[in-house]
Amino acid sequence: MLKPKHTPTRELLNLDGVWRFGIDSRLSEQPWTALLETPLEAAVPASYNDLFTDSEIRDHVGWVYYQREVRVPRGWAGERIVLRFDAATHAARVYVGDELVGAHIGGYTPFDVDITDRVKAGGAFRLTVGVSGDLSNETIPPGRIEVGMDGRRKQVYFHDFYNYAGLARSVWLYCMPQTRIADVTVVTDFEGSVGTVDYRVELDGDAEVRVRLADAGGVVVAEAQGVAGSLVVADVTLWKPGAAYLYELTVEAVDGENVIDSYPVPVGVRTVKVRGHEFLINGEPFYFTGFGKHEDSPVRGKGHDDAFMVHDFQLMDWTGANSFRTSHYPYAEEVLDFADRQGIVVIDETAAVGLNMGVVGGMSGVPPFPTFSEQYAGAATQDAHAQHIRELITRDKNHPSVVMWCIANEPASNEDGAREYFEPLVKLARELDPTRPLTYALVMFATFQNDQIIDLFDVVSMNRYYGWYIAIGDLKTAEMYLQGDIEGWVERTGKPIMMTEYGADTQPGIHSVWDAGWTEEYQVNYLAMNHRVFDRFPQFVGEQVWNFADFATSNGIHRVDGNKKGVFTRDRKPKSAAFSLRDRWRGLNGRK
Ligand code: BDP
Repeated sequence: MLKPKHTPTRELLNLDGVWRFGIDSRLSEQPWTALLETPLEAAVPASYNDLFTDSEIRDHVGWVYYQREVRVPRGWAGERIVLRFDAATHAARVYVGDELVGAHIGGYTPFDVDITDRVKAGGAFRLTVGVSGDLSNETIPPGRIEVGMDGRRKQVYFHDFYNYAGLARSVWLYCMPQTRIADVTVVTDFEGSVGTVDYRVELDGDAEVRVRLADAGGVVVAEAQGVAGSLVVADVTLWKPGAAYLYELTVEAVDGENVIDSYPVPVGVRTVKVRGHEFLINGEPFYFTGFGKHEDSPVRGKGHDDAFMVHDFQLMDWTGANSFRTSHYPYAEEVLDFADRQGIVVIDETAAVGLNMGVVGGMSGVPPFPTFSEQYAGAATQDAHAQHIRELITRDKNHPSVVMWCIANEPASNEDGAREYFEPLVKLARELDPTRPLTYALVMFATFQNDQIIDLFDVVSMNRYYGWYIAIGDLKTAEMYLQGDIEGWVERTGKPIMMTEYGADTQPGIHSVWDAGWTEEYQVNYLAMNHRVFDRFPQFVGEQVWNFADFATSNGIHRVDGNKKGVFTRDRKPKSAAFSLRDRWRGLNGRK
């Protein structure tokens, strides 16, 4: 499923804007059969939750409806006409006029609905989209709907960020030729100064295929014919962290000299490998510096915003970050395109967060019932997870910035059933992409003694909070715990190890001369303690602080207006820790 693009053979109409909006409990039975009877309008793209002042909308359980009129450009006669939703969180039903034309489950991956037979070039239609933010034990991420004493339904979930819902990414109408390029896969390599770009094209319909690779200046450096092949690039310029370089592969479906379809794919020539305890990019050891992030901003919730994206990347660069993890779900494709161009390295994570009943047991980590059971993460959850992995890898496989897949955040990898649950998913991910290492982010309760799945993966990614959830205010004890923990993983695995989460909640403006939680100084000292320990291990390949910025969560006694572990505030102002990280990371990256 290729991202919609304007090409010589494809056209694109952006449907973002302000749409009519209503929640099911206030609309008629079948709201898509007429104009929505609602005074409300919602911005697209944006999560709908924080747009309104009404808590019934904010915490709505069930379907909401978005509606607008769409006019099909009159030049599109004879073309294949498709609606594209970059994301609908977490499930969608799409109606053209009175008719259901498509549906999708999964809140962070795109889907297309072919409406060629239902619309006419030059004509208009009423587009209604039902979106549900509900989570159950059959969705990724999972959740549970509970009914309160007053009969109200309430969404409960086991991940630490607000369950934003709605049309948080762009909506498009686009047209493509009837015979078209359906998919393109590129895999790159190099030997000395010679690069190779292996390509494979899937066609829908019959045509010949030809491809040409141009350098950043537009000069064609290699050409080939056929649905698959290998292009050789002499004097290759590699894509490197901090020094992005993109070629462009133009794929054409042709009939003789007639170009039927044309689609461009940016290509960064680079390799990724794990060797012993090293993480290699282009054969050179790479050390990740950066953050676990969220798609989160005031008012928009998880709505994609180019301005926030550009600014976040600037701030990452300012701190000396060379990477981030798309915690805890796939981000908008625009973000990965931008990372490709900016030379920022990405660990691409699925939305499988909260597969852990241990967190319900609090710090004891004792689950009230087994996580991997029909009661919670059973066969249906695993199917949804597999489908999600398929959609993620299909979408993101060609991004040079993506160097590793993280297939779950903090699953109960210490519990029985974890192996049976994860083994087929790992197999699937490796079939879909044999080129990138795999990881999962390890929860505190999953120790080097009790974890049951690490041997299936390539990199040990630890989420650890010594000095926060354990031994707060006592960094000496925290340091000993952390040291022992990492030593255990080194001995058990011999694999590269990185910290994918470490952080301390910090309220800007609170200060202390002592190690007092929530102060800006404590965040600085907490990070410094962690870094002291990391630096003792040659097996350590990176550090990603939790979190880049403060973010919204559900209500909880351990959250004050959201999670405050940001190095930046939610409106992207630096806390003291931002300056100390800048000192360290710019030093590590030789940019002092
Ligand atoms: C980790 C989770 C992350 C949380 C973080 C925290 O992976 O989503 O926000 O803890 O508690 O367990 O701040």
